[in-house]
Amino acid sequence: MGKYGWSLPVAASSYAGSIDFGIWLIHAAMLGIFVLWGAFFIYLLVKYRARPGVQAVREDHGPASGRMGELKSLIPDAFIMSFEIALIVFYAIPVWSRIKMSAPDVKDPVRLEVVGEQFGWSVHYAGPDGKLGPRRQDLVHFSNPIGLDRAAAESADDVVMGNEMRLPVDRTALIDLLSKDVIHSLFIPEFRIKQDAMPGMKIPMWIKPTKTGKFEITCAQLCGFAHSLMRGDVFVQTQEEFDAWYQGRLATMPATAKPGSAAEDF
Ligand SMILES: [Cu+2]
Repeated sequence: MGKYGWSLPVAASSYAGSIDFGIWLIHAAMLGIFVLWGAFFIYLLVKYRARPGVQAVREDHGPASGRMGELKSLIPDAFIMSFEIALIVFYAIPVWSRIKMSAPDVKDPVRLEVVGEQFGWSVHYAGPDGKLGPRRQDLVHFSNPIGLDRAAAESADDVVMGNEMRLPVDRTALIDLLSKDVIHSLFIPEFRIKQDAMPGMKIPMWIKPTKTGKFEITCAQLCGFAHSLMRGDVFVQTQEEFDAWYQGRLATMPATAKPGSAAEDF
């Protein structure tokens, strides 16, 4: 059965409910169509079964009634097609654009940057100043995988974690998603978010976690031999827990960045 069970994973973000409603609606509609169609099919099988003394008759309609018959047979198709078009126009597009086209305009968002690479995620927190410190490719090093320039003023309160994301509950997090090498995809099932990370692009995304707990980050884009190991944890905590964690981590951050030798361009 696995950790996610038979049904959908726990819904832990503000938009998870909208995504789930769409999934349930489509499944319910498909089930309804399957049952109705199956029942109709069985009815026809029984009604027109082969019996002694009964023979198939092909009725030859005139041209006009033939065309009417053909049109009538399209009624179920038209019904299903209108349902699907309505689903796309009135449900899927509005929900998708609410999630993907812009972030909610909140006063005090948590700002972070997630950088994918073969094979892990670096999570870079802007800290209370809300400003992400600059990254420099000549500073990329095993001890500084994103090349954060610790000398810059904006970096003073920045925290960088490997494969660990912490978010305060009920607060909007604005995330820039990047990749250092190939295409990855940040997938957090409980948040119902899956977003490709493209090398050379900064992709904005947002999450408002609504449940505390520990969830899984996986890479949803086959990105190399250790793709399946490209995992991390998300901890959704209360604001107090988050602040305590942040202060603790901040104390362990190096004051300066040593120059590295890697020359990844991102
Ligand atoms: Cu990956």
